[in-house]
Amino acid sequence: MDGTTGAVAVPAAKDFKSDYKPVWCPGCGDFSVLSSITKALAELGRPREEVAIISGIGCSSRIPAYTSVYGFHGVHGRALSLATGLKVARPDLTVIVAGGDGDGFSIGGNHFLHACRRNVDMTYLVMDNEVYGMTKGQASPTTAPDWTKSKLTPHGTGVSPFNPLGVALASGATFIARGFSGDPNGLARMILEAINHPGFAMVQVLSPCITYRPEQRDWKKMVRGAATERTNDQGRAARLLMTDDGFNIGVLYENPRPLYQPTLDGAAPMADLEAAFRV
Ligand SMILES: Cc1ncc(C[n+]2csc(CCOP(=O)(O)OP(=O)(O)O)c2C)c(N)n1
Repeated sequence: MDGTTGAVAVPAAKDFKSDYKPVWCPGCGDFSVLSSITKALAELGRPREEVAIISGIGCSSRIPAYTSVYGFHGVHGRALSLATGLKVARPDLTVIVAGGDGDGFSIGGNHFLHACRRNVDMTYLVMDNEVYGMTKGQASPTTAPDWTKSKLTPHGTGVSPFNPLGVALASGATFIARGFSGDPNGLARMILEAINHPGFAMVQVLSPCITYRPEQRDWKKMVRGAATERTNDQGRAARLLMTDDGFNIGVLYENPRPLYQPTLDGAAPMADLEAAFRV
């Protein structure tokens, strides 16, 4: 509360950072993503206690600890399930999920499909560095098949990489965007748009891991604004997402549809359910 006018002060971006200093490697893209999140939250203008950031496990999943909003640093691959439960129970909160490509598309892959399909109103930020950073550099689902730098896959993985945004589209996500950590202001605007989108918003953030993928420093030369305007046509979006090289940046698809927001009205009492399913 502002002592002179009685107005409630809207937190600034710095107020959304916690006192914990990130333990990320110097040069990690996740520093910028954190700044973009806090900028977006300042623009959103909601008090800190009305926002929650949920994560799984990984370097990128440490984000909740570095913010001052409510947070839950959960278990590997289960961030979307936790967030779904939270949003369904507390639809008044702004719910953001943050994590890595390993957390979201490998161990959490099944939850990703169903979160897109359910269309619960939340924002999913995946910091994609095409590697498992926290466990020291193994191939992830988005790693190119010919990447040979991990001792576990010295001849490359040889398998087709996961297409996060193509899968999100096919599974029913209603907002699909790709951002880049090297463009923190553009990313902040994109995150704000994703938060304001009514439904499941999927944002793939290219966020270099310069420790295990030093060649990703070149991403800043490779990203470009998407040549086409965003579309609400699933067929056009599919064509774009199945043919692009992964470096087109922007909101690529937006097409709202009804939200999954069940209520307890008419739900059977727990005792009745237990009786019905007793073996
Ligand atoms: C059930 C379980 N399996 C495996 C692990 C080990 N583990 C921790 S983080 C991680 C992968 C992290 O990679 P990613 O999600 O891409 O995040 P990054 O560290 O690159 O940000 C793995 C496999 C774990 N913590 N729990």
